[in-house]
Amino acid sequence: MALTIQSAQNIFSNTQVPSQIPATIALFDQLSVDDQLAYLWFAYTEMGKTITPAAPGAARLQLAESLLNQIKQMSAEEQTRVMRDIASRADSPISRSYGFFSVNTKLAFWYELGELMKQGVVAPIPTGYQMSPGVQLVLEATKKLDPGQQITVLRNTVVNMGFDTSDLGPSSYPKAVEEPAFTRTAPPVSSVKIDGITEPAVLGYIEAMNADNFDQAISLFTPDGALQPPFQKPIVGHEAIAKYMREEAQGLNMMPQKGICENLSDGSKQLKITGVVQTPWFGVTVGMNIAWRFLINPEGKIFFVAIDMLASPEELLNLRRV
Ligand code: EQ3
Repeated sequence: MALTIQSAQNIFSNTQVPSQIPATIALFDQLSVDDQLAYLWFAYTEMGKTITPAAPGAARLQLAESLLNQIKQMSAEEQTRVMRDIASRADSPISRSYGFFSVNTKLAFWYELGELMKQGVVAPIPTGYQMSPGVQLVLEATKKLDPGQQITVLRNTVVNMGFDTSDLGPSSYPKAVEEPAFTRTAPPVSSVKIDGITEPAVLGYIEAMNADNFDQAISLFTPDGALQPPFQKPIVGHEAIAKYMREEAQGLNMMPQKGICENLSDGSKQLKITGVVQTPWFGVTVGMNIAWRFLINPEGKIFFVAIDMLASPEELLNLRRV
């Protein structure tokens, strides 16, 4: 039977126990725009007491520079309006430019705005702002998450902001820019060992990803293979996966711990591996508990890999299949 992405998505389906991350984002989505901005400010400053992101490099900030300079020159009211426009995905010139930014440039843009807000150069949350019960509710929900889940909520809310540029024709795309590299926070692990796993494609995948060698990682996929990031649809084909990896997978430290491998009747194999991933934004201070679910074809190539955020650390040990 031919492998299909739809059936591959269902391997080890018990991995996807309801996560508090989409639930928290759903609460956030119900807030008014001003409350959303205030929530992000309080969540970010609260989180900053224990963990702070690394400052984005100069090359990354350069990509957001023109927008940041425009904002610095504005009055406090205009600055607040721009932030509202971006958060509400309005169709304004700045919100459009933001919409074209890559994930990491969006994060760098807000990182810098946060710094400028602290310095008083950009309008802060108005003094006397009264936190609404809605904001309090989302903050309470956020406090219950582990740090890896908290930074995922922050990241995903920021990524969803800005005008949705996906429907605009290619003629409106800005010139493609090269994605600046992240400095690695730890030396890449060269020889990968995963308890219970000897599958060369999986070990090779982790090794290549830990060295930012995306061409090598992609060569392990079938041409119609797919990668499904957490809470997203599968990204299909070498070109699309390569673009995604260059934009979002640089500098990650992947530390798989253990896994299981099952042979299927058609000669393919399904594997589930659990472990920890660190993002260059927070380095070794935050670990995200994740699972990789691989479907390997009879020729030893990756047909599908899904990356799931685990709902709790206990899920690291849950390697059973239902
Ligand atoms: C200024 C302030 C505070 C207030 C204002 O009102 C509004 C905003 C938005 C503000 C600023 C907020 C800021 C600066 C937030 C910054 C958040 C950051 C830097 C979050 C970073 C999070 C990074 C994460 C969660 C990375 C996760 C990566 C994973 C799970 C990677 C998984 C992968 C694996 C393992 C693979 O095998 C394949 C690739 C893939 C990438 C999927």
